[in-house]
Amino acid sequence: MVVLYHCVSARSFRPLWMLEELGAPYELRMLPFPPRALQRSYLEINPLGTIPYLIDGETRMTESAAICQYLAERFDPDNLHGLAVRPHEPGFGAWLNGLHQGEATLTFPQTIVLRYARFEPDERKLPQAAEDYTRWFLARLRGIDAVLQQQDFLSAGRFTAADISVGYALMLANKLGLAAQFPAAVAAYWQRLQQREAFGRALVAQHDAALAQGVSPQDASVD
Ligand SMILES: N[C@@H](CCC(=O)N[C@@H](CS)C(=O)NCC(=O)O)C(=O)O
Repeated sequence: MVVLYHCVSARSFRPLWMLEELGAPYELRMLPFPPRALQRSYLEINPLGTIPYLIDGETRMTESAAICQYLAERFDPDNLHGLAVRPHEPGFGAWLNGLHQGEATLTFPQTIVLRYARFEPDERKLPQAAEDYTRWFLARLRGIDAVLQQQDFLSAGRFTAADISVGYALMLANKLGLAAQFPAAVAAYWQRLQQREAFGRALVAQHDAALAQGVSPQDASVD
């Protein structure tokens, strides 16, 4: 069975949501955040100390968007759930773009905000960096806003793993208090994504697993 190392509402939420969409069997191993500091033994499993960490047989993966792509192929090779977009489909490029944009363009700037507004001790906080990268993130929403003014999802006219990747970035932004500044089409999209049953199941799964494994169900990175 696939094993997913996860911290509450961290980027590992992407593969968790994906597993729930696929209805695939998995074992969720919860860690306190940040595991590098609070569970040093985790470094023996994943030397990076980051989450997600996926184990599937001999396979080991640390990139949340790549894991979503992997899970689609691994558990749904015929793409019955439609979470992948195939190269012969017109939406293939948009799908890959969304899958990567969710992490590289829309999540990374928020980690700078988190670090310099919240995690660092007061003497190392950088309010200017946090403010600049908040603005940077909000400006980068223009790209998906333009797409979402024309269609409900990012690619191929259906919900896919690209929406999970970008959806997690919006989930993090929401936790940072930025949802009120989402452009209208992005705000409506974020509401749509939260209506998905698998999204709700993933929230319940992480909450229940955290309680069962003695980890706080609060999101330690932002709450
Ligand atoms: N690009 C990677 C980033 C993984 C990552 O940095 N995860 C964060 C949590 S969201 C982490 O583990 N932070 C703890 C640390 O850096 O020690 C991905 O998309 O999965």
